[in-house]
Amino acid sequence: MAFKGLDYYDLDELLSEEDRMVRDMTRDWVSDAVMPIIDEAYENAVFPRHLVPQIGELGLLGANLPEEYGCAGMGPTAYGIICQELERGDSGLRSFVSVQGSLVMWPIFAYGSEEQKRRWLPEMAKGNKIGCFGLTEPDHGSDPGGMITNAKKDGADWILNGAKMWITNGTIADVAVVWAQTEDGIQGFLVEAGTPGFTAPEQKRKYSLRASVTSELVFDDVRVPDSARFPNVKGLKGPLGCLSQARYGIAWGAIGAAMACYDEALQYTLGREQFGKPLAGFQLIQAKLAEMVTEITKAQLICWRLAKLKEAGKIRPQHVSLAKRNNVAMALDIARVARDMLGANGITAEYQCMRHMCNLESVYTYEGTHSIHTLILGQDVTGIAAFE
Ligand code: TGC
Ligand code: FAD
Repeated sequence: MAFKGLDYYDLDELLSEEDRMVRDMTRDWVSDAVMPIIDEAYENAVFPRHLVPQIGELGLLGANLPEEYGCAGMGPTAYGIICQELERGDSGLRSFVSVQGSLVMWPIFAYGSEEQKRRWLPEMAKGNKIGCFGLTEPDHGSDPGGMITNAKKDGADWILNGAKMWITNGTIADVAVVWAQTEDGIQGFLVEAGTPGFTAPEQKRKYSLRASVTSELVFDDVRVPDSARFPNVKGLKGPLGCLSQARYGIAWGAIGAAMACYDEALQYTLGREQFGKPLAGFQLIQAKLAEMVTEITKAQLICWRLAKLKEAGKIRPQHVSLAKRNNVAMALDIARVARDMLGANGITAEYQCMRHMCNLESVYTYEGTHSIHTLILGQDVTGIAAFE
């Protein structure tokens, strides 16, 4: 049966014609190109790389960046809806698009030189070049400000040393955005694959995001020219600014995963009979479905309003934290409950909810853990930082 999505409050009415078209196009593509292959890709722990040119062709990479750099020039709502629809397929696919668009193309656009923009953005929009974003280190995850990776000036060049960990797309990336300590504070560098001293071994044996590549990045006296440095940002606000873009997409994306699980639980319980009637006819099952509908609708309203704040230039990072924190936790809860509602079938690759559930464990942790977003909100409302 074709996936319909959940729109209990007729939010469709609030979308523009263009947003609806983007939604339908992405939804249809996910149904046709992703759903038939994703369970096998997940089981085999393979990123379905053959989809990348198609994603580029659809205009989904850096979709909210300007047309003058070969991007689709879409608004915040359309960008969010793209993330939602992709994550209905798999969080790994949405991760690929988030990293490429929000964590690599966006900083090139916002912090890069004109030369960096012209060189990378059009090729990345087409999917001809892939990027990754190296912030997290083995000993510095939630506190990236403590990073050890450093860049030292050597004549006209920079020499990078250190290591990053848990980097989405790392092994398959043509270029890495790397954040490093310098004499002048934290700065960002574009390090190309194949640069001597730079390696990106894949991290294997994951139980989550199996259809996504996760890697270490190792820098052993890696020499890059000054033209590889972002000229327009210094300090931790550089990488954190990128995270605000990506977290926005994740807040939307989580709704997609939740809708997939809700839809699966609804169809399954309507079709399966126990004690002489469909499971969906029992009050306890209906309570779970009612809870799912309510929570998804609340998450949709949060994202809709967040998009309006972004459009109006009134969005604050803390607004994004609230949405990422709420929506990912909501999706994870729904995936777990859906898994239960499918009984034993719920643990198999014949169904989606366990795959979504395992993926969402990563989404709960990356881009700021649930607890870190709790602390960001706590600081915002009290004025007191409780990180340390
Ligand atoms: P703090 O003193 O609060 O801030 C330093 C400067 O940054 C500014 N700032 C932000 N700017 C833009 N967006 C944000 N979200 C920002 N948050 C803070 C801030 O105003 C300040 O600016 P200025 O001008 O005063 O210098 O920094 P802190 O060291 O106290 O850290 C605060 C904390 C803990 C909230 C921050 O470090 C944090 O968010 N930690 C979580 C780390 C994280 O999220 N890592 C994600 C890595 S990337 C990833 O996971 C990709 S997954 C990809 C995928 O597959 O989809
Ligand atoms: P830690 O920071 O060690 O946290 C461990 C636990 O302690 C968490 O529960 C956390 O909430 C809690 N904690 C930490 N500090 C506090 C505190 N002050 N108060 C209370 N509790 C606290 N990073 C990138 O840079 N680029 C990527 O592309 C990328 N992709 C990823 C892909 C995957 C699949 C995963 C799993 C991670 C990825 N990450 C990436 C890394 C991710 O951002 C980090 O894992 C995350 O920021 C948390 O850091 P950590 O794992 O070191 O956990």
